[in-house]
Amino acid sequence: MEFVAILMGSKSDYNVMSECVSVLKKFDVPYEVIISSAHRSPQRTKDYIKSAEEKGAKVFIAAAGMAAHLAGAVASMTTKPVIGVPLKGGALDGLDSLLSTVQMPSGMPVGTVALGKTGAVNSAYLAMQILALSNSELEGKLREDRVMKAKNVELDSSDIEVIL
Ligand code: RP5
Repeated sequence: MEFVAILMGSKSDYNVMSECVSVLKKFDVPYEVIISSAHRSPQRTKDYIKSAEEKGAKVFIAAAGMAAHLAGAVASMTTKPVIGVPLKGGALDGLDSLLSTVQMPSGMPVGTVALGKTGAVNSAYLAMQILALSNSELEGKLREDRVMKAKNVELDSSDIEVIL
């Protein structure tokens, strides 16, 4: 079975990454989620990537804060797409994790999304867009979601808009 594999560096990351899980649930996309750290549990991270690939993981999402090497570590161990979610927190409030996640050396990409909850949500959407390349049912759901988003803009505007 194809699924999205989500890793986060600490339990303290789940408050934000639950937003990613919620989006995948809403679209009925199978996922696994675990806590594993590049620094505190490197062997667990390595073992998980191997087993997830064997079970059918098609895309990895890796979220971490501070010196955020988790997404890069995952990218070093798989050729599947890796989406990195930099998280806020610590003395630099996310600038550290943003740069640690996005500044990968050439040939070893991590597709990095925005900091925090926006990034958590977008990581789920980006993962689904990757899966939808070979899943027309999911592609249809994503198109419908875009239609709803456009309708919501019109509804929001109708509450306040003034056009002469
Ligand atoms: C990172 O350090 C984690 O991803 C987390 O964002 C941050 C702090 O972890 P805790 O000290 O809260 O476990 O590895």
